[in-house]
Amino acid sequence: MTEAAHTPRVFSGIKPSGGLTLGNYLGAIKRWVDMQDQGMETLYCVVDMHAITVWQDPAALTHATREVAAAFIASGIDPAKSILFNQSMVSGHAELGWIFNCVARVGWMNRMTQFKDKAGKSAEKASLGLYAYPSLMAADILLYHATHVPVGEDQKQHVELTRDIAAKFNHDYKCDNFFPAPEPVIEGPATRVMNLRDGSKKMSKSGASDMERINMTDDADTIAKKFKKARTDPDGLPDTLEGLQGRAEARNLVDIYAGLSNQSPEAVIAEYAGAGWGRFKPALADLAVDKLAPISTEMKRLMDDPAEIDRVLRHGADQARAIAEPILARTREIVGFVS
Ligand code: AQP
Repeated sequence: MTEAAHTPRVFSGIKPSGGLTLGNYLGAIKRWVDMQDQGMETLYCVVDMHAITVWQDPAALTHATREVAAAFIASGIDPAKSILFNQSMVSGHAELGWIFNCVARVGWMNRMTQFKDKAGKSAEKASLGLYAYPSLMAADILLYHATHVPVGEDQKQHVELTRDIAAKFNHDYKCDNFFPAPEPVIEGPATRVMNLRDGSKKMSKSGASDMERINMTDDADTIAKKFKKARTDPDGLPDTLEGLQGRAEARNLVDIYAGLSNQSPEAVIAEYAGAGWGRFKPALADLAVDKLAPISTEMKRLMDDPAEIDRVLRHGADQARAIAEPILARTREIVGFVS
């Protein structure tokens, strides 16, 4: 049987596994805000079930969940326009995740680079949840028949796996086009913001040193200090983008500037051609403070009223459940579960 065509729908999420970074902001949240006004239904999720794939102190998880929700709202995600909720409030994620565990193949999971990066040498001691993470992520997206998934470059492989899971489910159960093949939306100059001390690693919430990352809640002095100490090379900014080849740290700072100022990296180079780091780094710090300070001030205000954040999340979860329930009911029927 062939199912009906899918209406465009956006889904994306962020783990409340610590304070958010400039990577999360430029690679995800800022772009989610743009997509909110493009005529598609948008669902944005605090993926707390993904967070516990590595140990989270329960009180810290509760705090981080509210803080991530506050960051979404403070950055411009409007709960009147987008469905904003936390994953664990909609139990369909877990249910569909289990079904997909039975569709996805162990060989597929073994190819996931994020598991290798995160589990490192102690893969035997990693949680089973960390290994199965991409299958739950596929459920997050497909539970809503989402067609577009705005993510940073690091998540591309997981969205591709989601397409494989959708295709295998549709094929095995002979239900052509029941689950859509979602598109990863990876756009803009800052889809992979790198670590400030090592340009070969991405900027992460859980990186070992705080100096590696800009946190969305860092104050102006901290941001200036971190950019000042960011690793660069002795050469200043070149005249053309080609002059940044093989200079990962320098390229990263230019891309961050471009992402924050809504310009292309070429335009940034044109403005700062030949400038030394002594001129560029303070300009970058000023720009970052300009963009982040109003957001972190608003986050603090929102965090003063956690009950209101919880109310917004509960309302979003009700809306999300209303979309998920018929899809889940049909999935159970396709699989052959008696209900
Ligand atoms: N450095 C980055 N550059 C661009 N985009 C990024 N994202 C994360 N880091 C960068 C994007 O943010 C979204 C949510 O990511 P997540 O927090 O759910 O997972 P993550 O990618 O594992 O983030 P972290 O910061 O590295 O978390 P930890 O350290 O806890 O594992 C995704 O769209 C991601 O692409």
